Amino acid sequence: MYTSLSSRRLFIKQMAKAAAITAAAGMFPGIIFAGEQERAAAAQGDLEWKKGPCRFCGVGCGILVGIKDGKAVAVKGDPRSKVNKGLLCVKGYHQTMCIQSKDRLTHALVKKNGTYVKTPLDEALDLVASKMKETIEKHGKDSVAMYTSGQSTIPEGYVASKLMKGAIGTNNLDCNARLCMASAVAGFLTTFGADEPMGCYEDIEHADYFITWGNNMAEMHPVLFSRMLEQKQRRGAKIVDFATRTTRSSTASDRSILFEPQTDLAVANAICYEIIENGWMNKSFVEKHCNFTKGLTNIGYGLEDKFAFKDKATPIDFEAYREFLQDYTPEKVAKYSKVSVQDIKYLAAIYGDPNKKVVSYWCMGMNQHTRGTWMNNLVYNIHLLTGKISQPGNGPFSLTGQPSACGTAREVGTFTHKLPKGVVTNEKHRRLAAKIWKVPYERIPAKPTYHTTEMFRAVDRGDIKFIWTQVTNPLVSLPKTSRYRPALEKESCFVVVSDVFPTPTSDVADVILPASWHIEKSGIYGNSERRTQHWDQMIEGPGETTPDAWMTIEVAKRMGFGDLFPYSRENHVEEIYEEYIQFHEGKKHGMAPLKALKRKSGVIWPYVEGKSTLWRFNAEYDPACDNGKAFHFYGKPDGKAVIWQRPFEPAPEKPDAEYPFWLNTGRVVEHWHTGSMTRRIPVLHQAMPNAYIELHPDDAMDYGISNGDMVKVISKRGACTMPASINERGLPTKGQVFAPFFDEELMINDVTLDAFCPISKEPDFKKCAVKIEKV
Ligand SMILES: Nc1nc2c(c(=O)[nH]1)N[C@H]1C(S)=C(S)[C@@H](COP(=O)(O)OP(=O)(O)OC[C@H]3O[C@@H](n4cnc5c(=O)[nH]c(N)nc54)[C@H](O)[C@@H]3O)O[C@H]1N2
Ligand SMILES: Nc1nc2c(c(=O)[nH]1)N[C@H]1C(S)=C(S)[C@@H](COP(=O)(O)OP(=O)(O)OC[C@H]3O[C@@H](n4cnc5c(=O)[nH]c(N)nc54)[C@H](O)[C@@H]3O)O[C@H]1N2
Ligand code: SF4
Ligand SMILES: [Mo]
Repeated sequence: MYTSLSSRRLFIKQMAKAAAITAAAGMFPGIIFAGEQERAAAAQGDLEWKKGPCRFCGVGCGILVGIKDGKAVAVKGDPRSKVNKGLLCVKGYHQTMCIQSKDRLTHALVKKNGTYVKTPLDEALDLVASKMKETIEKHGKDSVAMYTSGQSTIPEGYVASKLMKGAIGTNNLDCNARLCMASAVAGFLTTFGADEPMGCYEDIEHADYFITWGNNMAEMHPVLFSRMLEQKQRRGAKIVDFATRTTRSSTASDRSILFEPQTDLAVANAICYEIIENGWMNKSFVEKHCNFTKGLTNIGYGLEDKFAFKDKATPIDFEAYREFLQDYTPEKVAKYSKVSVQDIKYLAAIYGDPNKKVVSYWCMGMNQHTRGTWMNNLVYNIHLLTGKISQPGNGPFSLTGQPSACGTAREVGTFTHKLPKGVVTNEKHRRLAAKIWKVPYERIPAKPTYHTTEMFRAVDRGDIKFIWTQVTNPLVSLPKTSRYRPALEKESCFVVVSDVFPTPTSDVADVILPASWHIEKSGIYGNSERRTQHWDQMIEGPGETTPDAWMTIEVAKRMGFGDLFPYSRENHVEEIYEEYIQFHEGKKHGMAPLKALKRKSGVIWPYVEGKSTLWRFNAEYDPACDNGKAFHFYGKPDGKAVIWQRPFEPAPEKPDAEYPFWLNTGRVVEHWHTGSMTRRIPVLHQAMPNAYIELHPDDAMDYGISNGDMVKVISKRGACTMPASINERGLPTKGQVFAPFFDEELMINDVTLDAFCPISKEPDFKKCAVKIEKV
């Protein structure tokens, strides 16, 4: 078993050598037709094909897994799936190829005198439960925490929430979606009072323009991007890429417009200025369906521990809003955004043209932003001012990253402030949860405790003394791991890590629990377009691997909460789901019964009287609209959406004389996040074996750096030395460097900053200041 960093490194290097050379790197945008693998598999004889959603991204493609002799031997796209219609990307296609990896965690490991000892699972779960109980008894409920994932299934998230909030009575539950979707959630709630996109993927077939606001769909949402490319070819639909770095998405677009990091705030306001001053505003829509509001300004960056902030909404009138926008004329904004006046006007004219249907897409560029909630509000402003919303082909569409960030993190609500319906601060919501969970209402605390960054700060301070992570690898993915790695290594905190492979996070664990992989358990995910997808267990996992939900239930029982977790091992997924959907009954969020999920390749909520609701808030499609008007934003008490006055404010750290570069971080098509899974898939690892630092050719020349030279990237927090990449995958603007974070050996998160949006508490992984040295 490979459980130390050095043996893991060796293993990964050996894999690179052994890997077959494939075309993965050259496949743009990463799409493969199913035929190839199917033919290869067919040569092996008859396969049994079982349906499910893809393990990886929030697009939520339908897959069919070919099973032979109890093993998964092939994957193809499900032609019945409305999401991907038979297509998959490189990760989807190769997804089962890591599960038999030699270093798979097959048994529980307990650290004894500094070494990991293989331990029967029952015994390891006894230890976890007794440690958790003992810590609560000694130090109080808020000294224990769980940190979970947007890759947890709906039942997994649900039992974690029930254990922490309902059984123990602490709000110390947060998840990695805080690093990802929190600003999107806060944006939806502040503007519409209801989370998740109003539209769906079918918008792609209707839109004339796709405007991407700092995301790289060709690599991160490849199958959706291929659907856009198809519309470009068929109907001449246009893609405009508005971003801080030239990516594969930019080169495949009709127009690429680059901006200075953080100034998207100003450009969005300039677009609104143009819409109003040119008379392109949809006056009747705005009058009927919108309010104008302003929030607080100079709201800070969360850099200090225990940072607290509460926004205050003040109603304003249209004239005040118009007056505010005078600071954002294209001429003024062009000066600091580095977007030309002409390009700002071009963007505004697309949105302003009543005869053009426009969908805006975004993901981490707008969410991982110290003004991420504001940025989400601002793009909604554009769609509200023009009335281009909640109609086929017209709408703002916040893309999710993880396969169940929507289904689990957001809908089940595995955040400190959330409950499966609503928030802990609302008495009605607490009462409903207490009723369904059958616990005393007083047990659910009314105040949120720690969001992710603050949770790991609390570990560092010694306030949290027990933490259990599931389906996430925080010691690679947190910002400023240079602080949080030593924090988790401290003796003061007992660390439990549930994973399928050893990772840098499991390296610091006291107990490592062996989880079942995706298709070794049954599960339910919810994708970006509100689609809920179920799958049945397809194969047996090795050794004592066990579904995460079941391990949580076993610990709950051992802590004395057995009566609250009356589920059976065999059917716990179904039983939990049936209990969970009681939270969402009604026309606004009704979830499909299991029967429907089993029959179909996914169903979109609100699922009302046997039908998916494709466009919410539009009376033509959404049965929950009941104000007698064409649109009804029923998430808000008065049924109106909010147009927010949100200014430009600078990033907390900007390039200066000592640290002259912006550091931007992100992903590549071949790898999933921290690489723990995709680096164990030979073809993907071979195609992209290590991380790198991307430079603009002029900056490289100034520093005498050539492709492949080792470059040390240094911030005030830490450093990372990695090979230079010039004119390869992407092209940063002059004065900016970029690194992907999939490589645990080249830890760019030792360099990043843990500043966050004060409203959503989502960190900004896209901006901090660094210097570089050739080594
Ligand atoms: N292959 C692959 N696909 C994935 C994933 C993966 O790990 N691998 N992960 C999934 C997940 S969880 C996520 S969250 C998504 C992420 O999907 P994306 O958001 O598309 O990807 P990133 O690489 O994180 O972010 C890249 C973008 O950040 C933008 N950016 C940088 N600074 C700014 C700024 O100040 N403002 C704005 N507006 N934009 C800026 C850049 O222009 C760049 O295009 O991908 C999902 N899909
Ligand atoms: N620098 C930088 N850092 C970032 C970002 C960035 O853009 N830049 N993006 C952030 C974003 S958007 C995200 S979503 C996060 C993602 O960050 P993480 O969630 O930490 O990354 P993953 O690699 O997805 O971690 C999932 C872990 O779960 C394990 N696993 C897989 N299946 C199972 C299972 O069924 N059960 C269990 N128990 N474990 C399983 C995998 O082996 C892996 O170790 O990273 C964030 N960090
Ligand atoms: S686009 Fe996303 S969901 Fe579809 S196959 Fe690729 S990783 Fe899986
Ligand atoms: Mo994410």
